[in-house]
Amino acid sequence: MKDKASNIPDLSSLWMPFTANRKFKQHPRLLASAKGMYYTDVDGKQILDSTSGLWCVNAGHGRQEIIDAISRQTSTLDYAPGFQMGHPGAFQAAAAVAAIMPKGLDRIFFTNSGSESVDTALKIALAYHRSRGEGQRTRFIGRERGYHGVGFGGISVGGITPNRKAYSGALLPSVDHLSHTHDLEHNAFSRGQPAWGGHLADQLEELVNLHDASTIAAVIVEPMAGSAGVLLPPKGYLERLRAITEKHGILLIFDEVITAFGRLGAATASEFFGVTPDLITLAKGISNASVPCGAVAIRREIHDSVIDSAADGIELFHGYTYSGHPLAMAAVLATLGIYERDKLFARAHKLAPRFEAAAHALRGTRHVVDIRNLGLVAGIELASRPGAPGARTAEAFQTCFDRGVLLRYTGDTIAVSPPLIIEEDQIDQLFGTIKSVLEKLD
Ligand code: PXG
Repeated sequence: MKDKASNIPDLSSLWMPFTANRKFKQHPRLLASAKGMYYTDVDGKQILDSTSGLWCVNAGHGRQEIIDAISRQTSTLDYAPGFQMGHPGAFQAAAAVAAIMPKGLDRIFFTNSGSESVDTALKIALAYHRSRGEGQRTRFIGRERGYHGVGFGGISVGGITPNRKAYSGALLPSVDHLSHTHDLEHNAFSRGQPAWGGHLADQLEELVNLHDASTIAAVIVEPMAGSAGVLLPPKGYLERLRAITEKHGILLIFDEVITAFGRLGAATASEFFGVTPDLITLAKGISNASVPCGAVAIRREIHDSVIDSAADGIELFHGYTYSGHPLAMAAVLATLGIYERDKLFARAHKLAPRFEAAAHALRGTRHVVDIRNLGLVAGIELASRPGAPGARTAEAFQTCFDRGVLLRYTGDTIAVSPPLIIEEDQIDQLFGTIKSVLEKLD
């Protein structure tokens, strides 16, 4: 093994995102390369990627077809303006994304990230209502514990307190929130969707009563909340949200930044749950994270209303320098090609019962108070260490990393969401490592 210190550059200039900077810089974890299911760190240690990076490398690392597509693209057309100009790849990628969205959502707007997709979807909702003479519909309804990225729109409709606190005086003005659906008393150790809690969607009727439907533009929720600790929709919940929004002419936005592209064993959570929203936000797995990319899939009538009602000229005053970037578009096309050729969504679906069984085998393990799962996602909630919430998961994360397994954690919940190519023995390694680490944790 090489001298450890020599593999680590000066760390001081970089202000790291969502990181305990001081602690990290004392004990850095630096990754050097990745292939398939594994990272290799700067010391040459192999680490099983149980989190698909940050829920994004759904087809596994270092896919040759994606590498080839990106390198071909960069040597042919490195960049093309997307405003009043185009290039074929953007139109092809939009058609390829539209082809796997729920029926009717076949208009695609490209962004570079999930946060941008959320802001884009919120703006399109406003533009749509305005285009129909309902410009007074400006209110958004989000949900407690929702994560919709870090733009001002996203943190306003989001419900993760620390993400809002420092900016609380500058959030969007007209926002309200539904309660979250997490309930250990009724639903602990549910396999898949919990039975209790569908009625929580009826709160939306109360908010509609309070604010009046004529002021509400859209409801935005993650069909399955990932970042807040793998919170599943109770049975019937999403269906009720759909029925209530439809009844009142309110748009329903599903934030599928982590659920789309096979995570639940289908192209989208909308398809998996059989509930079709009006807009879907996408990112992450859309390009297998090889080039930053995001998108919004939009119901055709919404698109048509905005486009057709505008005066001559630009119809929607919104877009990014890198919307439809040629490298991202090449990556999207290659990624969707892999998903289709290797039938990775069906693979995830088939593997899900095995994954569920392995996750729930942790029941009875020290500290474990709940296990939640769906598709290739599992959340393992631990009892808080008295006076130190989140300390156990932080220690479990570090020890598992030292033993060659990468996890995510949020609060007292460990989250795993492996690439859809994971093998059965790797599922055993993943949950086996978690079990042995938890058994020794104080
Ligand atoms: N919406 C949802 C539902 C997300 O999960 C975003 C929007 C924002 O995407 P960008 O690309 O702007 O980061 C996300 C991002 C985690 C974790 O471990 C989750 C995300 C990002 C980083 C870590 O839970 N989700």
